[in-house]
Amino acid sequence: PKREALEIEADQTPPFYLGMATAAPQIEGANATDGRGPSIWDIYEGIPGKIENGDTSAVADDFYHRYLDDIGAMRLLGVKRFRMSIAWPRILPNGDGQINQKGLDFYSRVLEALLVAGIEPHITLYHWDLPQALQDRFGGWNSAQIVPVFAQYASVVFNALGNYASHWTTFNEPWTFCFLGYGQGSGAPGLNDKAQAWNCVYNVLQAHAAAVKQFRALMPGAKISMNLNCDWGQPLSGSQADADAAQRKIEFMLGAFADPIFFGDFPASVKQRISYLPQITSQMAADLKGSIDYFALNHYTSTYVIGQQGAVGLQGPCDYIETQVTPDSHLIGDEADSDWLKVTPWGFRLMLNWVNNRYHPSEIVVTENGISMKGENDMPLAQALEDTQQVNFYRDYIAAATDAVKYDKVPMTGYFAWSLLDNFEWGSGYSKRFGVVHVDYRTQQRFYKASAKFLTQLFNTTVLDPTFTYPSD
Ligand code: GBH
Repeated sequence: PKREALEIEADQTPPFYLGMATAAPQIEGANATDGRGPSIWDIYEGIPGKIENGDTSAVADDFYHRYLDDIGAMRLLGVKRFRMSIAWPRILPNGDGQINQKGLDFYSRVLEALLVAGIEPHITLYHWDLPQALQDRFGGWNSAQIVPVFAQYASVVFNALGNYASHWTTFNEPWTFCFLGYGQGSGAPGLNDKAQAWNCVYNVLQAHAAAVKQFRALMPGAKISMNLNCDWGQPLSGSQADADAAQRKIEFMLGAFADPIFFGDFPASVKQRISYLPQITSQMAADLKGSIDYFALNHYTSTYVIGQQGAVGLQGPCDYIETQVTPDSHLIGDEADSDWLKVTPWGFRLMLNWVNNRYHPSEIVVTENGISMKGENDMPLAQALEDTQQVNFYRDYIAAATDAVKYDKVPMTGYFAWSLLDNFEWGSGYSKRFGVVHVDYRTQQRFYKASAKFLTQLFNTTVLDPTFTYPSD
């Protein structure tokens, strides 16, 4: 049955806004240009076998040199907001100490150009590119020494660039860089130590609180948050054990960060199971509570969860396991090109409701959502540009979110698609293409995919037709 088109009301208060998300290390390239220092990813990329095809981020989309063209293209695409990150090693090549003015100048130019194009920037301070010097000096996020150093970096950026944006975040997906980078070794700095990963969580929380203190003093009126990622956890069966396990999975992944920020402590489920969990002091709790102005959620997919005594996961002992396939071989959703991503728009609506019911945030902004289309990287260009799966992904996910707003009264006030351009997809190198704009990495030419045109229609009208089919007839 046809549903009526759902409107995202442009005049709701606070306004609903739509945009595109990116991150410095995935698009900029120019890793040794104008005084940028090495990041932990630059070094990690050099370890044989870590990145698919031996790809590196050295050139990426060459956004460092092509930002004017890309901002011009966004203007034509009707993009209203642009989420970007600042590369710490451009600003402070050694992590602290000497400021590199050329790095600040680059971001001033980018931000000026965005404002001239009528696009409002949302700025993330840290999207995983720690200056290598800090990893070498004291072990990076494993050490409490990172806290004042991050606060210093934050204040340099707030002082120099604070006037350009009213929406900020301190960290992108600390779950990912702590547990994959320090706990599992599938991201920089490539360490395999669960205790270090939980130290990372703890130090990130403290660094966030320290940066927010500066932010509040320097930029009253602007808003700050932390981008937290979570997959929806669906109990595999109707059993109480699986229901509890699914709840626990979300508490481990999202609650590990959001609970301290909203309630001043780690979830009980985590405290009971992780023996090496650092303790949140009452001072730290006081600093954390109220330290975000809106909830910034990155969401892509869902997983089934099964309760299992003694199970150890990415985060340590957790008594649950995750799978995206049922015992009788049904996938939780259609496959994408990235093996962790299955298309589950229903999980998005449930995830938004979970966040709303647990934390009652004043606003939820979805700061990343997107897909790499199955098989896209192996397709001839003309076929890759007809990215029907990506169009359908955006249609169905945005419809699910719109339902959450309209019927469940979830206060979602913004949505960013990941991503503007195909880009350096971390361990997958350039083999996974999340962009709505295709990038030819030999020539740096850009080509619009059907999904770019689909989102343009949405950006310009703020009306989503949930029955839209592509190719249209
Ligand atoms: C985001 O991570 C990132 O913020 C962004 O930079 C990235 O490009 C984008 O999504 C697309 O991936 O391989 O089984 O260990 C999304 C969350 C968490 C998804 C880690 C991939 C790895 C799963 N990511 N996960 S696995």
